[in-house]
Amino acid sequence: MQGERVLITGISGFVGSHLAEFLLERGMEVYGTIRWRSKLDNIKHIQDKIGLIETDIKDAYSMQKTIDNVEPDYIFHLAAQSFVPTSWKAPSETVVTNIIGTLNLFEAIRNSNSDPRIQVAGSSEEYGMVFPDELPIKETNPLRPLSPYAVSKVATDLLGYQYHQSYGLKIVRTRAFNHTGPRRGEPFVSSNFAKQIAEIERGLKPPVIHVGNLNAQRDFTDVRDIANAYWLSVQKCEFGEVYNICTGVARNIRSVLDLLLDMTDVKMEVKQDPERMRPSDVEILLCDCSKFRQRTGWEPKIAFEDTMKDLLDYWRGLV
Ligand code: A2R
Repeated sequence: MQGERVLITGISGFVGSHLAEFLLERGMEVYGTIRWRSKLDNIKHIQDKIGLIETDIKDAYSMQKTIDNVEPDYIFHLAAQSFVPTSWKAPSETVVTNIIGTLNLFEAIRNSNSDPRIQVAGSSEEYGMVFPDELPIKETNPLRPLSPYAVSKVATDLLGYQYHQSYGLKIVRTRAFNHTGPRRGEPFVSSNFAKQIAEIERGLKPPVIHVGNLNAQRDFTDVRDIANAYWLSVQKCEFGEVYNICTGVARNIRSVLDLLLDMTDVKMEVKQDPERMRPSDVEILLCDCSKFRQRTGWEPKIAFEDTMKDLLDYWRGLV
């Protein structure tokens, strides 16, 4: 395994940075795509150990050059417009980045001398509307996406299927459910709460936490467990197949907030903010991960309480 080359698209993002750390620890040669304007805060501690290549995935030419130069053994395709609310405001940008960007990657591989194993990051959002009698969600559940982002991820996922079937690309499609941990972007719910708490502790804002829909239930996994899962997916999963990745425990957002509030000594008021409600939201996302677990032996190792503590400490160190 020593010296095998890995390319992570979107290495400067939340998952990309953790995956890069994980792969470096295992002796891999790690390369990653960034854009000229990418913030490098998430990877500055490992920047001298990885190869960074400027590539906009929307640009087929730059994608081709990157694949030809790196000749990767593994690709983790994470680059995306990854935030659901942004996809309501910028649906066209979301669809182009996520769908055309993925197409450019697959075409670049097809036109290269490389034959890498490729993980394509889909999302639990692909399932969208899920009825109570359909829980927990299996890979065979219908896909009823409820946002432009979710639609873009359905297309990404199905392109992965098609490029495997049509051209034999060694693609594994993953659908990770919510994941969180240190470096999670502040618009994401758990990170947003943690940041607000850290700011209030510092006296940077009044002791009021603004929240959206606290009744929604989500299945959270630590990002470091997700990094391990993605690595296992390219080692052990069947090409062309799709795998849910999750913990299998649904927590309502209120309990996530309560857990974080228990970690602070400062008293805070909780205030619901209509701006934070989505035009359409999925009430419960609970996942069945048995297909992935049976295939890979993966188990999440990090307790949710530790994830939240690390996330809050991350923000305490930043604000
Ligand atoms: O926005 P930037 O410049 O910081 O880079 C982001 C990158 N990215 C792109 N890279 C190349 N060409 C593009 N047109 C482009 N648009 C975005 O993707 C960033 O490095 C990465 C996304 O990182 P996050 O937003 O932190 O996403 P996260 O949570 O790491 O999700 C990874 C994957 C995504 O495909 C999600 O849709 C999926 O897992 O859940």
